[in-house]
Amino acid sequence: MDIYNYIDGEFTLPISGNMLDNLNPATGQIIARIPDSNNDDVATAAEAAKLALPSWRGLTKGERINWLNKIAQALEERSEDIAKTESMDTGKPIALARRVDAARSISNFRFFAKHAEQLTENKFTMADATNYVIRKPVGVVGLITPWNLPLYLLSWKVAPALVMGNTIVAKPSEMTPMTANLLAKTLDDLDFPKGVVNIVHGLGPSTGQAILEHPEISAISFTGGTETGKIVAKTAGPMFKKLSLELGGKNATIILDDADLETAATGAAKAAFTNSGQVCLCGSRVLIDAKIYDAFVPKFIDAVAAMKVGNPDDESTDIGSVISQQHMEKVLSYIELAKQEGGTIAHGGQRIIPNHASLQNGSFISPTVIENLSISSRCATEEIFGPVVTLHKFDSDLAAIEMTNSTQYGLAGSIWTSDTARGKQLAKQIDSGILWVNTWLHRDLRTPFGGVKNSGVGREGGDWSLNFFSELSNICVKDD
Ligand code: TXE
Repeated sequence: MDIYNYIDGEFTLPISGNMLDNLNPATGQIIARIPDSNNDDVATAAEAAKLALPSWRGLTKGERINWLNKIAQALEERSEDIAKTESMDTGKPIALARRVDAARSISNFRFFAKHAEQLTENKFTMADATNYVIRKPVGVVGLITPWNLPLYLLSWKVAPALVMGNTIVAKPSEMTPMTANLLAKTLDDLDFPKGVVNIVHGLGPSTGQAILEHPEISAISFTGGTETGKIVAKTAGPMFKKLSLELGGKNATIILDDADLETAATGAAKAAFTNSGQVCLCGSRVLIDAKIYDAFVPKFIDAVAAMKVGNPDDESTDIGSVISQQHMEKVLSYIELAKQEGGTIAHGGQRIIPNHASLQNGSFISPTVIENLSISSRCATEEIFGPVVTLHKFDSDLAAIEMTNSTQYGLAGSIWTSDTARGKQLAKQIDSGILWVNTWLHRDLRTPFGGVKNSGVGREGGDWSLNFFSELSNICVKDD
């Protein structure tokens, strides 16, 4: 099927007419073609967004909230289609696409509809004057999203941007364009106001870069790799665009000596291998108190070994294909590097070709557990973003904190202990944006989401999203 840009309420081919192939990573088959858009397509989309801005921002907040709820309802009616499409486009198991991608895409719209309701304007009174803090939309905003959680992350940005009165130029990853197209079709079916949401497909350095550079686009919300995040900052920074950068991670899962080993092993395996380790929040390093290392590791490996790698269409599959052959090669090269760096493969370590005729060209990798690597090795400090985890011993809580904070990233992490006060105390000393104690990926959407160091700049979620997608003005009125 051909996927088109969605600009000014119309599905259009790119001005150049050039199209790109989109593959199903599990089969290696071409499943769609998408526009290879360029500056002209982005300029057309930005113009449409600019023209649509006065009427969209002119709606009341209540009217925009109604639209978000209508979109959520319409997405919910096609949630199975979203799940199946996302699974086909990313290679992830259908059960995961239902439980995480489709469900969260719907709840993102519902959440921000509800959260915006409680938004109040601030007022500060002085002896002889009153200050009224008012919110205005930023204007036309650029949303650039990655391939690991395509509609989940696009909707996470579209919903708050819309409810705060902005209009949008969005570019999904060229690797996973299909559910963004479902969103466009949903908006079209709802007769959503034309030009408010514009989706332009294409490659990062051409289409994405054009969004970064367009003078009418006043804010960029970006989720993706750290290296690309640097390009975003370098391009948009000097143009004084508002920036929200959600980048990579190298998160630690810390197993304290008083942890319940079964619970921690299951939790650490889930944190390491959900979505084949292709979530920025995944726990790719497991730090284990030396006193319980020998008791914990066999339980962890049992939990990993129980994970079924195979056909994403199979309800019982836990681990599907990674996003592409190229990414599979990158992940496998890190496994080879680990051996050169002195690591030993405790489980997995190889490509898997499921015995299913259609999956022979897929990019499946067994969940891989590597021991005996230094905490400062490349495999333990660089983001691999695949089903690979390294195990490390520590001999004190202080050492665990130092090892955790020793990478260039600072996004997330989890701590497993039977003493939650101890866990919380440890969490406070970790330089990351998000810490879980005795759980992982347990999300309250009102909380701030984002990281420090090479994991990004800014926070999204709850009020932080609403603040990012609005400009504040203070009006000070002298008393009569
Ligand atoms: O990110 P990219 P990808 C990390 C992870 C992964 C790496 C690459 O390490 O291996 O990033 O993943 C667009 N100007 N994470 O390829 O390349 C691109 O088209 C403007 C962590 O997804 O950064 C896509 O739409 N845009 C992350 C988006 O940026 C550009 C989740 C992300 O692409 C561009 C995913 C440019 N010059 C990957 N170049 C997380 N934190 O969740 C690319 N793009």
